[in-house]
Amino acid sequence: MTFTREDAPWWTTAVVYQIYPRSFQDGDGDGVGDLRGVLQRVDHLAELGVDVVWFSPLYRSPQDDNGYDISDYQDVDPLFGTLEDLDEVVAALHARGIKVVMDLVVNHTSDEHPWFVESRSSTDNPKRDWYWWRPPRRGMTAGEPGAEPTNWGSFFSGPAWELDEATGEYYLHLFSRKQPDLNWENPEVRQAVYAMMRWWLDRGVDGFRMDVINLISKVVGEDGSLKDGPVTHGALGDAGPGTNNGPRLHEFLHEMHQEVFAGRRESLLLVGETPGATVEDAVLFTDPRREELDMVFTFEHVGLDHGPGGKFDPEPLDLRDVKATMARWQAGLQDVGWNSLYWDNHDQPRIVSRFGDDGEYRRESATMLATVLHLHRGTPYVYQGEELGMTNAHFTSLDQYRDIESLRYVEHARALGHASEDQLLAGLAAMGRDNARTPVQWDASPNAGFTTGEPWIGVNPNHRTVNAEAERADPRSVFHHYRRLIELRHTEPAVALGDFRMLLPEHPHVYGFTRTLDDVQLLVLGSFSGEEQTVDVPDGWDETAERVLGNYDVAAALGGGAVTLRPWEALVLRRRTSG
Ligand code: TEU
Repeated sequence: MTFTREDAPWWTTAVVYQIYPRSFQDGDGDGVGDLRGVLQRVDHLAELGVDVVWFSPLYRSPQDDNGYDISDYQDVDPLFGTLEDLDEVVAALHARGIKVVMDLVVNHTSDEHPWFVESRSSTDNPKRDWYWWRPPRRGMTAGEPGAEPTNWGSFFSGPAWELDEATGEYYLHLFSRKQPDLNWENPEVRQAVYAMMRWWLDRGVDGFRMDVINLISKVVGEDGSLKDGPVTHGALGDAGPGTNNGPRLHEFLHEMHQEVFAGRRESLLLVGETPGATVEDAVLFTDPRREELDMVFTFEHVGLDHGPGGKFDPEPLDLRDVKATMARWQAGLQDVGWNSLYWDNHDQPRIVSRFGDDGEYRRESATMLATVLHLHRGTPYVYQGEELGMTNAHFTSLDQYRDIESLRYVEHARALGHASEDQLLAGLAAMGRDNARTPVQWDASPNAGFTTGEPWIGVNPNHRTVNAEAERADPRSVFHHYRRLIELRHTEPAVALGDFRMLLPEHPHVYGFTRTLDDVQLLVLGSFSGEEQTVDVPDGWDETAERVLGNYDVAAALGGGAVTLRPWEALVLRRRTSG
């Protein structure tokens, strides 16, 4: 069943680039990135060599969660431009051989979407059942603390239910109160979503990145009831068991496939965002015979440094855990299905600051991390600025933050009095989503070439040295390293399709694996350390191996069955196993 050179889909050799429009490039001087701005930078993407661009939401939105709260799925928010601007951007990307994937946010809408406005207007409105409306808990009065229909906490702190005074009922919002959850049990909802998706495909886009798609099916009792979740810490319960990977999820995805993608599947890219999914779930989502998705985003590797108090209570990373997780996903999807590969996106801190060294060894660690990731089997995703080695924001005061998740978290943590102000700030500085949302650093000028106005969020002061112009001028830069990695995936079939075998699983500082396709074998080594590390190499690898890629001018030499790697060194070698 595993893909072969003959039948492998196009996206097995593709690299995807994520644009978070509000921080990419401002074209009109209002301090917010937009589509005219993207047009100024399409050649950067072409030079990098990416095959696909995924746009975080551009749709009309009150911007409560930076566009993940959509009030019109079939229009562009004026902040970003117009539908005609988008057509122009799509045409400019297509002209450079780059496909375009839209974010699809259909677990929830904005509370300002006309569907929700109607739904909330009365209990007998025809769209009432398009969302999750429930009366207060039995025996309790609406508005009383604890009267919410279930004890579920939202992803953004506080209860996942909001009381609507007009009808005295609560609606479910797994994210902010301005992001009510759609009721996928209702076939009219599903048909409305499918029609909207067909409209976008007919307009010329090439696929979808499906936001929290594994939350669309909720666990509903025969009587329509939803159940409390286990209470782990605090007073609220975990919504996961009642909302994550629900009983009808695969049915809905297959139905979507038939209603929207049938007959045009081959040219599209369908990737699901699936927090909490296991590798067994991923096999089901991505087995081509099941006709659901092409690949999903795992969250396991980006949860390994979360501490007992959650993501804002981080713990030091143990590299062995990363290797164990990645090896499990590689093995689980070796014969059936496919992996997505990512370190960064708009929800995660910058990888060079998180797993690397964003000081002395910024270039070395950023290029090493990229090498290790891109040489896995799967489709790599590059988040804007990652190819420049951009770092965390290193904000030091609360007024620098913009993200609703961070701001709500601080509000709730203060109310509970669990953490000191210093602890709160340290948590945000390490893990806050704004780390990845500062403007892309194009040059050394005052606003990094991002805007002529006042940027909506602070530009990282290190743009004076870390920027695209400087990166482009330096052949050893992070940018040129990403360019070479992308080219390698396009030209060396073993990168896309080779079998994966993890080496050195117990080594605390060195990541190593081989990729094998027919008689070609690649050896990939990456040091997660600022000290020299000497490790054994497998039989058959010696100084005759061809050096494919590295991040030092002269690569570490193999000899006597071992190799000594310098700080954050990365190495890719190739040999023939026969003849
Ligand atoms: O993210 C869903 C998700 O599970 C997260 O990673 C979440 O944003 C948060 O970081 C949990 O701590 C998606 C989008 O990528 C995110 O930007 C949106 O805020 C969210 O869905 C709601 O649409």
